[in-house]
Amino acid sequence: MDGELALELLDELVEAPSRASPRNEFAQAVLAGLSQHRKSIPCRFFYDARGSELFEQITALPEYYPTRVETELLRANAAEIAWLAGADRVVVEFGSGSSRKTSLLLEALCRVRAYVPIDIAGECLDEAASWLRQVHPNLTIEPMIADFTNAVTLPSLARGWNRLGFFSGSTIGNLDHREAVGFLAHAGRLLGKNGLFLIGVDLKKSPSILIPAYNDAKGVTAEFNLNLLARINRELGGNFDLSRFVHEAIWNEAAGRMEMYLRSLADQTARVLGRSFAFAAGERIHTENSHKYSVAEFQCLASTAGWRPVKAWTDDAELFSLHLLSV
Ligand code: AVJ
Repeated sequence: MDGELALELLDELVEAPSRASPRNEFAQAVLAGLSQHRKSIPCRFFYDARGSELFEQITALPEYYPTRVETELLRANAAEIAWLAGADRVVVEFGSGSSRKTSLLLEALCRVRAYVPIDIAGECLDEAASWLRQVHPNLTIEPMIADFTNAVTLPSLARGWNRLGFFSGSTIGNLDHREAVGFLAHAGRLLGKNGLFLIGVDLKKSPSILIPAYNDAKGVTAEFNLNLLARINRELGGNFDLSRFVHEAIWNEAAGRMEMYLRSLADQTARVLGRSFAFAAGERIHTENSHKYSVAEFQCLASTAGWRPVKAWTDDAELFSLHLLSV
């Protein structure tokens, strides 16, 4: 981004800090996150066009099992899920996940009344919807642009039918426990009477499997993490030197989660929107938490939010779980 655009954005921030243009939201989060004693940037900002492309590459890596195993679990258990869900459901997807996983579910269910993908990114929604339209030409698709953590009402065509929520990829792991309970309770209200929720959740397992999944040999995850700094340089007139930060992925046993950081290799200063941020050698920016749950732990969390476990499926190696919950 050129200097003029950065200044314009700076004006926007000073004049109307609450205005929520996407770029403005990113700017506010970065400025706030880098001003803290412990620096952090929320992981939802990974997914610009380049970040989404890199995440797609991650899902194909040999070390990154979640996408592969979840897809297998869906394929293997789709018929039973469909039987438990019954016919005539409206399917509500939180965050437009990979269309291929959604397609497996939609194929198996009987007489899907409508498919409502909810996502903040309009482009992702359009892309997912147009692919699904080709594969399921008779399906009613009603995309909703909203923040799925606080979307309030569903489109009118979703009313009057029982609903099935779908939240794949263990994205729920990005929330801490309190936020996850809040989200599950909110989803319960949205899915309503007779509502069901199908959620993919990554299982606790040996760090010898977890760490390579978040620090792959080809360095794709490192590039995905560093893209956050590249994005700041592109969109917020930043001048981060990407060669002086390194990707780090650790297993936090006490918190039960993978954590990702960008570690500064030197004492250095970076400018963002005209402000300077100092980094000591070794200092880190926290960029992601990815919580892992045993089947029992997740069922306990879901119960706290008012859900009842119907059934949980895992693969033979116990890498990943699929939970079906009822309100
Ligand atoms: C898509 C958020 C579930 O936490 O495993 C992949 C993102 N981060 N590699 C995850 C991610 C590093 C992923 N989620």
